[in-house]
Amino acid sequence: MTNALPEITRSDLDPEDSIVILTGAGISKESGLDTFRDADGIWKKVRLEDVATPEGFARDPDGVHAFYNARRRTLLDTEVVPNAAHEALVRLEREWPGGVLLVTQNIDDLHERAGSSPENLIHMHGELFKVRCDPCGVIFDWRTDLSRQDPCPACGRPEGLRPHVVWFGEMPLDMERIHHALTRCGLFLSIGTSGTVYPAAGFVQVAKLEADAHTVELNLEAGEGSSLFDQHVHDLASRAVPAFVDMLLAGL
Ligand code: BJW
Repeated sequence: MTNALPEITRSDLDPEDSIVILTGAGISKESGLDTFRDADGIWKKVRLEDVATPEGFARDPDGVHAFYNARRRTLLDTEVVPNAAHEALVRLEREWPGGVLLVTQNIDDLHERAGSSPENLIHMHGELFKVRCDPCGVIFDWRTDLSRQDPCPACGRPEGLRPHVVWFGEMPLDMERIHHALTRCGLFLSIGTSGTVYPAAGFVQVAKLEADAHTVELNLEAGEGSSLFDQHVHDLASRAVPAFVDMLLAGL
């Protein structure tokens, strides 16, 4: 089913059921940020092995810093702002009685800027506006360019700072809390993600098999694991998400 008017097909979704939402790069596309795997995506311009693996960083730290510095500057561009999809999720979080956990694979801060509350938001792949010192483990807010020469503000060691993001082969963040929420939710929404990167791509199965949740894919097109979802809305996030949220809240 594509472009269908969104409606919850399962009749037993209770307002007290919790909702887990997974977002990916597609939700930020209409805010001016590139996705990874679309025709004009980031992985068409750079090799992920070079910029999104610990091995790539060890080989060429300056090149990896340049890649994340450029993305940090883009995110600071005044034209990059949250869109109607980010805003609709704020409404859902504020008004849904059963509670909402928002898990984003995105390292941008558009959910925060739209108004999502930090206590219900997990950046499972890290944050662009944070850096981490590998030797001492301290995490810092960081909005400017980062270079190899920058000493750690905590331990003073040079060459130890890196973007606080999760590269291939590294463990995503807050997995225990995410798993706990997935195994108890009544509704799982996957928004703007191609479903190619694990463990996020497996969340739909956890929600279905362990919580018997209703699962919905809201994406421009069918993602990798599309057949695993109960319901599909294939449209722009800025249209699909507000419409879906309106429908959920109208049923209260
Ligand atoms: C729109 C739209 C609009 C466009 N409206 N929609 C073999 C089999 C299975 C797994 C593995 C394997 N070999 C290795 C692995 C594990 C590996 C993995 O999954 N690899 C796959 C590639 C196969 N995963 C890992 O290594 C992860 N760690 C891990 O597994 O640890 C072990 C572990 C074990 C057990 C439990 C837990 C952990 C780490 C993955 C780290 C990913 N990091 C990146 C970079 C982060 C920093 C950065 O941003 O630079 O994260 S890669 C990149 O992909 C980024 C994204 O978060 C992630 C997902 O991408 P996303 O968001 O889905 O974007 P796209 O572009 O793929 O899709 C966008 C979608 O939007 C498209 O479908 C469009 O159609 C749609 N769209 N415009 C709505 N306007």
